[in-house]
Amino acid sequence: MDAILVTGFEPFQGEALNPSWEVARSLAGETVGVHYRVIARRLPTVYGRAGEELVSAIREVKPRAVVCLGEAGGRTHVTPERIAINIMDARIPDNAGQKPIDEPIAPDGPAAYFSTLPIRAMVEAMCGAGIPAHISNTAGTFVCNDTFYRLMHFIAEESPGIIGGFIHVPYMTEQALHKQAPSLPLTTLVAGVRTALAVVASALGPAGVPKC
Ligand code: PCA
Repeated sequence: MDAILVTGFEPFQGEALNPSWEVARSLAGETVGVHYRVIARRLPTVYGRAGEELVSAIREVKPRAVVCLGEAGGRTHVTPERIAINIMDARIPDNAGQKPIDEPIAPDGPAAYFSTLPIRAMVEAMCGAGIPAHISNTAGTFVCNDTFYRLMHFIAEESPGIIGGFIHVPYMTEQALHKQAPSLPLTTLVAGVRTALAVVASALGPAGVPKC
């Protein structure tokens, strides 16, 4: 069975959990839309290294689609990202203590890449299933944007047959009990991403058959 690679990040900024990984590991092994199996991987919250580990996972798993997940504390909705930009600009250090300011990710790369996931249809399906979702027009300038850009750069340069993109999720309620911040229950985040993956699977068509 062909694979959809779904990644989440390790916790950062003193958190014990990262909802993106909790969602990815909840979905690991599930079958999406008859033809695709979810393979989940956890990435370090470290500039550059997350992208490198992601590329190794893509080479190993050979997925038809890659959906990276990340935490966006303070957001209220599940938010497929539209665009990755060629900049690293950190407000806080990453998990390796790096704090790049105004540095390009790929000095010779394009300014930005659009997601190649069907983000509008993903949002419509999630909203139709009662899950708060909207398109986001910025993935920020921290490790999530960095990883999203490196994913799209790799796809553009070396693996044009796969589609990829990024979804930010809010805090999960289990994590936000003692925060003054919006959150959604983990079960809702999982249901939202599962719904989005079904749309990705239907955009891909049957396994092994390129959609025309
Ligand atoms: N969120 C961070 C990095 C890791 C994560 O889950 C971000 O939005 O950049």
